[in-house]
Amino acid sequence: MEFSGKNVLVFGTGISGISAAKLLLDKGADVVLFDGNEELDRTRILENFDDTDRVRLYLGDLAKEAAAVLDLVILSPGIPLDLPFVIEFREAGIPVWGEVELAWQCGKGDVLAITGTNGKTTTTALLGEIMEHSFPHVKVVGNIGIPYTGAVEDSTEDTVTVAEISSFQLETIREFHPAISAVLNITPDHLNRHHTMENYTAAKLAIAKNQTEEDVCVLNYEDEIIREHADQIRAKAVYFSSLHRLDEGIYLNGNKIIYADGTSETEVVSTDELNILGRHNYENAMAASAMALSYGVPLEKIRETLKSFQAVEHRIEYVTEKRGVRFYNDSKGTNPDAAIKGIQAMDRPTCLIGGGYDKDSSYTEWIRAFDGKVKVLVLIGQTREKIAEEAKACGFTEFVFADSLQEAVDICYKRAENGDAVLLSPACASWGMFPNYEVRGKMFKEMVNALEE
Ligand code: UMA
Repeated sequence: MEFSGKNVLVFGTGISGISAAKLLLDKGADVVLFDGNEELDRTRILENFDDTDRVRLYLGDLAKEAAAVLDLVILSPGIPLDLPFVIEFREAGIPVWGEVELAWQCGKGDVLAITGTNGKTTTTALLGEIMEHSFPHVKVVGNIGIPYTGAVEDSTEDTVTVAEISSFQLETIREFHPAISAVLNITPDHLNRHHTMENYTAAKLAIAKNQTEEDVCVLNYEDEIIREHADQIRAKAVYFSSLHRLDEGIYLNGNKIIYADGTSETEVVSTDELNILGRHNYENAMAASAMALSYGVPLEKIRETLKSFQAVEHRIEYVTEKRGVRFYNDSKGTNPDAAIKGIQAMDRPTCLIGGGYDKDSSYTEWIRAFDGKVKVLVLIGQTREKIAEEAKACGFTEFVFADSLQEAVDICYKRAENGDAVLLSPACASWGMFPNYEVRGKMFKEMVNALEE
């Protein structure tokens, strides 16, 4: 699409909206920037732009005359598609794209895209490092916290873009077409936004909807939902498995990650040589390796990066030890399935901090995964009563409520003894108490570092 002279509405003034608006201005469009939060600071938003002549900013309400002359609407990932406002644009025949589609339309080079309920940030970061060691122009973008639209202006045919793409972002793609995609796993999450598991699954699988037989889609052999829907995918499927030997693909055999090409087998790496822990992380390593191999990266380069790669911030991240108590920040445990991985990785009695924003999740599986390790569960946020009810129903009564993260940290530090762990792994999004999980994790680390020995 030619953007010059077009009137484009950008919905949302978070990092995606600002980045999309900047790209559109550079392409010559006039931007109507809108955010539903009327309390935002206009001056701070407009400070993002060198020239505000072609930006009209609306907070709270969008003026009718601004909405009447639009050629295109770009949604930030957090905007639900069933907002009456969004439905009206669609009914009026105005194209509604997400920020990812805008980036795809303006970018050049190949895209390697990763989705899945859990593990996408680690896999994206790891694949990004592998690519950076193998190609001169690599961008790592998307849900990982770097808006994709911010990375397309200087892209060339030689650019390799590694993109973490969430289900929110996949709902609004049209032509987005990765050369290699990956679906790591699909377990219930974000059901308040997608309403049903069918919708959520469809959003995840949309990552491959524009792929052809020439492309590759890396899939988790052990994920039932993925296996059930694999026949919808036109791209060549390359599987990874942490439980089964595969004739073709990448699989875990004891402590070895093995690549099988149909005729021979090669060891990629031993899990003892990795700095990331747990079966879920071996799956992430296998997915990144399968994507890199499918893109032609030599095995030796992949092996070197796998050995040097360090865990991602906020994902079962070791913070410090105080009075013999080890502190772990798993703020990225934003849903029960991710938080299960967090508690499973603990090998000692644990004081656990959970709770936050309600995404209509069930916490029962998470509570069952405590496995006798949780000394106390300190609950914060909107979901604290709901989690407490489910804990009682599971026969777990060692929970207390705290009114702030600071209070939760203090309670855990009081209860923890030499040799114990304190783990922030909330099983919930941070919204309502924090702007995002990164801020929640950073604040946790600051509070922990400030504790007196
Ligand atoms: N807003 C409205 N109306 C609404 C909802 C939001 O006006 O109905 C406005 C808010 O007032 C706010 C703005 O939209 O000013 C926020 O937009 P956004 O929620 O899309 O957030 P961004 O800052 O643009 O960040 C987004 C992703 N956020 C979400 O998907 C919620 C970030 O993922 C992502 O890193 C970033 O784009 C860059 O691609 C975060 C996330 O939590 C980490 N993702 C979810 C997850 O990982 O589970 C999907």
